[in-house]
This record gives sequence, C-alpha cells and structure tokens, in this order.
Amino acid sequence: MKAGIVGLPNVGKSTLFNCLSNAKAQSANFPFCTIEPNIGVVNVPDPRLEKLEELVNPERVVPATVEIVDIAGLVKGASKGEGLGNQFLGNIRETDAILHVLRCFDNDNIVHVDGSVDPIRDKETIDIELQLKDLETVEKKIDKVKRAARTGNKEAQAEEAVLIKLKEGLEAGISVRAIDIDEDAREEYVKPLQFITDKPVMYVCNVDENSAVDGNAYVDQVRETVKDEHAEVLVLAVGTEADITELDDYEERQMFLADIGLDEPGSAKLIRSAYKLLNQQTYFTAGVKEVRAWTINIGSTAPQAAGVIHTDFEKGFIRAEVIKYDDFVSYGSEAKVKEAGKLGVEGKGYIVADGDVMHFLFNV
Ligand SMILES: Nc1nc2c(ncn2[C@@H]2O[C@H](COP(=O)(O)OP(=O)(O)OP(=O)(O)O)[C@@H](O)[C@H]2O)c(=O)[nH]1
Ligand SMILES: [Mg+2]
Repeated sequence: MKAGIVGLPNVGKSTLFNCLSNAKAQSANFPFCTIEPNIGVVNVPDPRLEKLEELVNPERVVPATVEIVDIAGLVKGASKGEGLGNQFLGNIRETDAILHVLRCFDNDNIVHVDGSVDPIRDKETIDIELQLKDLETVEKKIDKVKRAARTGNKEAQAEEAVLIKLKEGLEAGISVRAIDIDEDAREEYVKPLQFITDKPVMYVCNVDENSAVDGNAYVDQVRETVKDEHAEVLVLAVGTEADITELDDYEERQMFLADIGLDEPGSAKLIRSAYKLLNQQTYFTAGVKEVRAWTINIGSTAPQAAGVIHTDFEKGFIRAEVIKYDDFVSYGSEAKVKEAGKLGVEGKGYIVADGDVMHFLFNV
C-alpha cells in the first residue's frame, strides 16, 4: 500500500518527500524538477511503541512503515499528454491514496506555473486532469458494455446505468469518490476500474513558517472549498520542516520546532494520517527479542493478522492471546495482565483492534 504525493509543479512535493523520507529526492526551484517518481519507505511514528519498549526492554524495536511516492507535477492538459502528463497520471494510478499538496505560501522568488498563488484554482486544475483521465476510462468501458446492454442483457444494462452516472458526474467536475452510487454497485462495477479520483485523498497545505500552527487565509479557503469532501486538511510548513530535518541533533530539531510553535514535526502527523488514509492499522507483538508494530487492513481477522507475520501462522492458526494496549501499560507486563485475568483468548473470527498486543498459537 502506498500514498502518492500529487500537485502542480514546484509547489513543494519533493521537499515534502524529503521531510518524510531518508531517500533524498531532488528538489529545485523550477517546474518539472521531478520526472521519475521517488519512492521512500517511511517509519510511522507511534508513541505506543516507545511505551512498550520501555516496559519490555527488548533487543530491538521495529516500527510500522508506509510507502510514500513523490510524483512529478501535473499541469493543465496532462490528461491529453501535456508535460509528460500520461506517464505522470500512470504513476498516480499505481498508488492507493493521494496526498494532494497545495501551495499556500507567498514568495515571489518561487515560481508558480500559473503566475500567482491560488490554491483553489490549483486544486481545480489537478482535479480536472484526474477527472478527465477517469472519464477516458469510463467512456472506454461504456463502449464495451453498450452492445451487450442493447441486446437486452440485464447485467450489462445495470452496469451501463452505473457507468453513465459516473460519466455524467465526471463531466460535471465531480470526483468518482463523491458520485452517489450505492455500495453494492460500487463494489461490483466501480472498484475494478481503479479510478484515480476514487482513491482516498488528503490535502496538504504548504504554508510559510509563521502559519505552521494556525494556517492562513489560503488554508481557510481550502478548508471552505473541501468541507463536503470529508477529507483531512493538514497544514505544514514544508520548506521549514525540510530544513529542520537536515539537522543531525535531536535537541536542536526540537528547539527549532518549538520556535515555530510545534512540539512534533507536522510531517509525523502527516505520516500517521497517510497510514489511516490507506485504511491501515497497527497491532503489536511484544517479546524480549523484539517489540514490533505490524500493519493490517482495518477489519482484519486474527488469522489474517497472523498471516502478516508468516503465512504458516495463518494456515495453522489455532487461537490468539490478546492484551489490550491500555491493560499492558497499566499492569506493566504480560505476566501481570495474566494474573489479573485480563488476557483475552480469541478464535478465528476475532476482528483485531488497533493497538492490540497479540500472541499467536498455531501448528504447522
Ligand atoms: N519559501 C518556500 N519555498 C519552498 C517551500 N516548499 C518548497 N519550496 C521551494 O520550492 C521549490 C520547489 O520545490 P520542490 O519540492 O522541488 O517542488 P515539486 O512540487 O517537487 O516540483 P516538481 O518536481 O517540479 O513538480 C524549491 O526551490 C523549494 O525549496 C516552502 O514551504 N516555502
Ligand atoms: Mg518534485
């Protein structure tokens, strides 16, 4: 599962990528600096992991990770191939969620491809290109089912009706995720087509350092514009945070963060949000050798969770011992949790909750 950083050229996407990842991407003050996508595997900061480390004192600690892809900037006409548009749109299609970066800072020295700072216009430019690409997809599909629908095939007619609704929505500038289609039809006809505008999205407002805490007028406009999208809007002083990330010393980084009014980097918050946007959650294993955060899809059963460690764990699953994270912390150890009768024993149907500390029993 990976999240892609998307936006106009020169709005700070690669700079953001560099805040998140140790894999350094080239960032420079000219449009289309990025051509090939940069890919980084980023640790998900999780205070619970530190707490478990403190209690268990293991040999090593392994955090959860999320994959982030820094993609080239899109411009008007991308869906028609402008600025290598089709290639870039292909890169976006391969991701599972979109982090849409909007330039919300004034600075005459940093080139804006459309000549002025206007995040609402920019968002629309990107949305339209993504929607046009999806329109192409839906039109192709309509061509395919049309004939079968005409011969009276009920299934094909139902599909065609959904596709036409999608087409009309996209033509009206609505993203697939926001077009009103019932759950079953979505599952059956919409999902397989992997529309770009069906991917979950989050907006990242790139602000100047004075606006890192409260945002600014541009951010207010963005919030107002997306208020019906149920999408998260995150405020981040990308340029400043990138500078802070460069500092080797932890104390020094904290000091500079405090200077702009933050107690943790906005990028840490962003990674956690991206993780959620990808529908991912964490369970822990807490042994003396290793304390580790494992990533599962929300709604996974205990055997599926076990399968993330090893497929044999899933195949030979017998049961799981589960300690709620809060119990682990308040009792202080697995043994004490057991004594208190707070250790849960769960079978195949158990849906794992975020933060569960798990131990699997299985035979091979
Ligand atoms: N003042 C200021 N400059 C920034 C900020 N974020 C990025 N920049 C600068 O803007 C320029 C473009 O940044 P990039 O991160 O390369 O932009 P990009 O979106 O990856 O651009 P493309 O790869 O061309 O699509 C660089 O010179 C950055 O240093 C910011 O928050 N404030
Ligand atoms: Mg770039």
